[in-house]
Amino acid sequence: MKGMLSPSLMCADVLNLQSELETLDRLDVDYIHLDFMDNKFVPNITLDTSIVKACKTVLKHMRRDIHIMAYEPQQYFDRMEIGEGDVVSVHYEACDDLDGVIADIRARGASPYIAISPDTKPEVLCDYFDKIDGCVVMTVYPGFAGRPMVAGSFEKLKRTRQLIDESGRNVILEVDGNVSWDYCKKMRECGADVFVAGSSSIFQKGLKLDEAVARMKELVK
Ligand code: S6P
Ligand code: MG
Repeated sequence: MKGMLSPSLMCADVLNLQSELETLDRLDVDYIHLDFMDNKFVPNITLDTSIVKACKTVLKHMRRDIHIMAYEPQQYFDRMEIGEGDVVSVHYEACDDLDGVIADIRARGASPYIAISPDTKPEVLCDYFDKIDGCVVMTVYPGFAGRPMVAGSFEKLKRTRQLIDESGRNVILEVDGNVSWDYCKKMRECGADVFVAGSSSIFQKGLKLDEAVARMKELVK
């Protein structure tokens, strides 16, 4: 599978979200990463459900890659208008009834992914590989952009890839957190398919978005 980008909207110019979205959409980027937080599971709030929903009206090519860092994520699905074509990641650590949440995402025509925080072992995913389309390995503690990569993250990515391959399932491996210019190539070598690009790469100050996206695509292809 080719390497794909999922630029993180919370790292874009928040006063010009529509034009940032339109630019990325024109650049043949596969996903737009939309971080939703509840200020409980993680101590922060970024994009709210109305922004996640409004993106639908702008996107022509990119799929929404909605990363829900919240307890009881199902309560937000209607307000986000989750449906066909969406990727929806919920946290293993935040769901009491993960099977029910996955089934709900599937019933809406979207692709269920499970995200795991740095302290969660990838082996927990094995029971779900036949129910999900992808998983997100967080390589920073979730809640904020610009955080340093947690030690051991490359090995964790490699191990997750190995577990997916051993399962024989076609599960996408997404990496989120400090996917920098320096680290992204190695993350690709560790088996990641989708790269959340944020403040440590394409949204660095002074870079032109089209040039930054082209450079990143080349590094993870
Ligand atoms: C963090 C969030 C991420 C960030 C991304 C930012 O809680 O889930 O998706 O937006 O990590 O990128 P960077 O390069 O600043 O780490
Ligand atoms: Mg995220």
